[in-house]
Amino acid sequence: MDSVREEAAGLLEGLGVARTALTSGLREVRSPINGEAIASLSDTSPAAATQTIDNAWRAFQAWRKIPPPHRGELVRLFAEQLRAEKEPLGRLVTLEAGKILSEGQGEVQEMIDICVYAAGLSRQLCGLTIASERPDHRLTETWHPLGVVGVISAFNFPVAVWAWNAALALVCGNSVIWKPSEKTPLCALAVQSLFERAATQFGDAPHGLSTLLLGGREVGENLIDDARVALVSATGSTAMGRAVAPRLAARFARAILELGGNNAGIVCPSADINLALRAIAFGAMGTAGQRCTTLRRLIVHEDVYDALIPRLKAVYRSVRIGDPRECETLVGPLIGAASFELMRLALAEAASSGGVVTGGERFDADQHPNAYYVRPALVEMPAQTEVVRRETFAPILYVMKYAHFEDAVQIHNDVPQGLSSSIFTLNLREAERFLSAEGSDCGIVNVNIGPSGAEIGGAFGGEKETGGGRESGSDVWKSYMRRSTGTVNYGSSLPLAQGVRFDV
Ligand code: UN1
Repeated sequence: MDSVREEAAGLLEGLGVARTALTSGLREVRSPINGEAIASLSDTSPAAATQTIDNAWRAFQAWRKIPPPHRGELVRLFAEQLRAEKEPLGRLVTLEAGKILSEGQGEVQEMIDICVYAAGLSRQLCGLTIASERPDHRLTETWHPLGVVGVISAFNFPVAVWAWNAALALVCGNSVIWKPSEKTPLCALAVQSLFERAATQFGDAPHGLSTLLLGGREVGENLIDDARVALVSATGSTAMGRAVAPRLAARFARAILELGGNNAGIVCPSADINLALRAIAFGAMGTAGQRCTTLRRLIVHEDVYDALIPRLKAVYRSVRIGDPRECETLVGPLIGAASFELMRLALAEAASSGGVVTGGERFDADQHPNAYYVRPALVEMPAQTEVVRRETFAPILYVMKYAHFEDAVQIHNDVPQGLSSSIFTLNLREAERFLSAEGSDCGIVNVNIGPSGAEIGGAFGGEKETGGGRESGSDVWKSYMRRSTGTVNYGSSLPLAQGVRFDV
């Protein structure tokens, strides 16, 4: 295989990151494509982290005074940079995170989409005028910038998830500090460089408006515990969220948590099987099963089980797994050895609780001893056992049977996580019931679409152990602002609310 290191260095250079920056320290960055060390970076020191937060705090104080549409102009310029560099940045995502080419490009498109959205939004940070109960009074609601926003992101969406947060946070008048996954810091360096290009074009963006902290968990902790960071948006495992949430709560900071998912699809008797097959394949095997929104459980009506499962197995056998740089590849590598080990353990546990496993084996280990290419696994389960109720961040699809619609919804909701969900049916009653209050308990509910691949226009996030946070579209921007309720008395008397009398 060609050297990933050399290609990554070339791409980064084109994106404005000097080669010397790639050998600044001892923390190795490895490509999941072949396990090759592609950079060795230094962690941000505690002193430098404090300095970064100081700068971000000062940047916030200047930035909040800039009119929002002008702030939107910076984000628009950044979108132009992303458009111009979509190909190399997307390819860097492929090299560092192992995503197939089309998904790497798609991720940059997701960044562009949210920036365009945020630039438009910058003229629509609208508050309310509310009817006052008192004569000659006006009651208003104004949205103000919040403060320094910390973003902690995961390896699987190394650039888009930051962009969801940063684009909104910036037009809302905040500064941003990003702690990317220690597995994908090069993508972050490239994005930072493009942001700086946009800031230079913009002219008067304050120093420290959007910056990086690099390193592991301890580095991210600077954002969790510093009182000057008003909001932390963290994406990762439920275990991470469990560690982070109480610390943020202890200092009354805001949190947006996007944690584990255990997303299911229900296949009903009337389902369009051809459409469902494609949706299931992308949902379960796309990004090698490493999306928060990956389809992990399939709940199939007994009448269509035999029509669907053999065909699904055939699709599983046919997908091309391998080097994500090759156009025909649909499933790239796992991010690393630990993921493979978790997958192996989950499959063993599933088998020991009655599951029948197809696939799941590692291959090409001789050729790539330090990379983890696996055949996605399909596991027919007799019931929703403990292993099925857990999120294993790997391409495992557990398949279960149901007889009655109510049972399918019950199985669907009977997991600790609540991110995304889907139903395949042409029956209006089933579709609407799944979308209703007594249907799916997830933040995202899809009909005749798999659970992954959401657009930026909707709010993204989920309930229960997924953490309750929302990112991206709809009215999510309000999370990055503080609401101020103002009452103006333009009369000459002082009527008190609720008819209270206090005559002095
Ligand atoms: C994630 O896996 O953290 O809906 C984000 C999707 C993508 C985002 C996934 N738009 O699958």
